[in-house]
Parts: sequence; structure tokens; C-alpha cells
Amino acid sequence: MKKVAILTSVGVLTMLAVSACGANTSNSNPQPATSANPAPTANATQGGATSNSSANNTAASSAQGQSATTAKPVNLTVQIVTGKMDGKPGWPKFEPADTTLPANTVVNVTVKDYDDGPATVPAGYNAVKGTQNGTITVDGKTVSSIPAKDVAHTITIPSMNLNVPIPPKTSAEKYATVQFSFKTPATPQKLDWQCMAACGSGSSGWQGAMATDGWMKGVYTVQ
Ligand SMILES: [Cu+2]
Repeated sequence: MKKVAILTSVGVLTMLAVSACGANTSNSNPQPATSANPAPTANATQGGATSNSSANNTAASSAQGQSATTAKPVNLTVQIVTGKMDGKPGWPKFEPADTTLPANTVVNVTVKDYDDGPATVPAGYNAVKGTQNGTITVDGKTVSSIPAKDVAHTITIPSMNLNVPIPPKTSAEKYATVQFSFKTPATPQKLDWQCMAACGSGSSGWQGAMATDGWMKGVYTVQ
């Protein structure tokens, strides 16, 4: 009796997952179910919601339960270019500094740092925080922090308690590669990020690029 119930619910979940995928590819409107169920908007963008209202309750709960495994990660590649490269000497720059990310989704970030000089960070900002597993990879090697003297830039999102230290490139490489993953919040919002390594201008190093949107700070819009 119990076995039958489990098998049946697995079957239902499988069918829902299949139909959800079908709905996702055939319907580009990302929010078909907001009127029926306003809470899981993030799930709606994953294709968890079907337009069939009779299946709404089950669809919503199955999408919730499966979001960890069925939500498709997205990739984000970010370059850190030097002032020489971006035509504004002394102004290193993240490209892009502003971007849009889906809610409730794992983002696989690849940072290519062309900058070869370290900068001073406040205590603690050499440690990794808020990523999946609490780690990053630097040129393929998994670490949970880098030496403070080896930090060139950071990607720091205070509202998520996320901090990713980024080392300068070595003379042997074209750029340093840092990779990490993090999960976006479930609800749409703007995530302000800031580099915390004093790589700008002025006596503190916190002016110029550090204080300017689009250079060492920006906004990730979660929707
Ligand atoms: Cu910086």
C-alpha cells in the first residue's frame, strides 16, 4: 500500500517535471502563475508553473521540492581589466559591473583578472564567504581564503554576506582565473556589490574607480 503511494507520487512528480519543461520551452512568459500563486515567483521562472490551474497546488509544491535539482545554473563571466586596458589609467574596471540574474538560481561565476597588482583590504576580506561550499578556485585550486597581501580585488555583496577575494595575475599568466558559485535570493531585488581592495585613487585608494558605479562597484539585478 505504502509502496504504491510512493510510486504514484513519483510518477506524478515526473510527469509534472516533464510538462514543466515543456511549458518552459514553449512559453517565454516567465511569470505565468503569479496571479494564482504569488509567492514562488522564482520557481515560476524555472518553468515550475504550468498554466493548467487544476494542477497548481501540486505543481507549486513539486517545483519547490525540486528547485534544488531542476533549476538550471547560469554562467557569468567577469573580466577585471586594468586602467591601461580600459583607457583610463589608474581606473581598473569590472566588465560587466552590472548584470541581471535569475532569482533562486545557482550562478557559476568565472573571473578573469588581468590586473597584476595587489591592493590593501580591510581585515577579513581575504577570506571567502557566502559561496557554495564556502570556497573558490584560484587557477583551478580550491581555497577558502588567500593571503591578505595577495588580494587585488574582491567581489563583495554585503546583503548576502558574500566575499570573494581575487589575486593579481602572475607574470606567467595572461590573467588569474577565479571561479565560484553562489545562489541568488529567491525574491527579486538589487544586489549592490563593491570591491573592498583599495585599488582606486586618492590617498586611501578608495576614490576614483572604487567610488564609481560601473568600475569597482555595481548592481546585480535579481529578477
Ligand atoms: Cu578593486
